[in-house]
Amino acid sequence: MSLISAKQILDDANKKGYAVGAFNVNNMEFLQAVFSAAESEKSPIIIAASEGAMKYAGPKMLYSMVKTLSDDYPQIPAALHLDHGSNLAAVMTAIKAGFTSVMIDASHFPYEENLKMTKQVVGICRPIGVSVEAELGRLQGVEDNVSVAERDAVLVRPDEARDFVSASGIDFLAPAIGTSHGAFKFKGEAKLDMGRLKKVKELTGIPLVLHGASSVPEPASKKFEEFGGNLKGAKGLPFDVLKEAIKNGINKVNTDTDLRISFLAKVRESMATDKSQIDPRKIFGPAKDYVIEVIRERMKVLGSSGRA
Ligand code: PGH
Ligand code: CA
Ligand code: ZN
Repeated sequence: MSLISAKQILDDANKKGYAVGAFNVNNMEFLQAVFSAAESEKSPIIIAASEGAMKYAGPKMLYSMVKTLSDDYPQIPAALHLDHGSNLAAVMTAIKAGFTSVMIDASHFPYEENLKMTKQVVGICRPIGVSVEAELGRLQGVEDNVSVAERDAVLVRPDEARDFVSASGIDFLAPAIGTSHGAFKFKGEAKLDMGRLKKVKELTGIPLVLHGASSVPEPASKKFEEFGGNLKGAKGLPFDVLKEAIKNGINKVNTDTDLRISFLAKVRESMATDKSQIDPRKIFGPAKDYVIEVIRERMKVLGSSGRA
């Protein structure tokens, strides 16, 4: 199948109440893992590439690999999405390379500035069928001792979300509801502001995105530490909380950290147990297979299995 926009994938998820994984990739092995998992699970996929990924692999290289794989797996609906695009130049670079979806992340600017930049991106993308994601609020751990006023400054405000969506014309929105990027998301109990999420869904009705959604699965992080790594204090989003977020309106689940940890956990294991191995394929191959298992498990939790 040729690449489609993320909107096409997420509209179905929104209608039927499930979520699709947006998996961050930087290289061939991760891409192969995402497509292979999608094939096994019969799941649609969103391939997410950040500005860092474009810098590391090259935007054209990323596009070519994704295009080749989507030709190899014609039955899998797939989109190539720019993750956290910080300005118009990054958006243009992605579009020119062939990306079918972009995020413009101006959420750290004041509301009006965020809206202005987002509208500009929608103006460029809408006519060419590229879908647009924007963000409201900032990703940050929600601490128990944070006051209501401070939480409001960090998390999405539902009334703003309603106005922002209708004024900007975006296709899907990332509302900050208490997650953060990386392996250390929560000091205590993993808690998201579900009430806020529900309200945003009620007021906007469009597909919603959860950033910082990795679960830091225990088998992978245990393996990582067993073979010399240090992930002390790591805590992700438990599957039950993730499922509740999906029930309350999340349709796109951004996942980077889980792939990183599982790949490198297996690399650590292989290198420790086969010390004279000099063939990288013997190290990366099993790591890729391990990432496939982690992605498949996630697709089941998200409810995207069987939707392709
Ligand atoms: C993410 C990924 N990418 O945009 O939001 O978050 O660090 O939880 O994988 P994680
Ligand atoms: Ca942001
Ligand atoms: Zn993110």
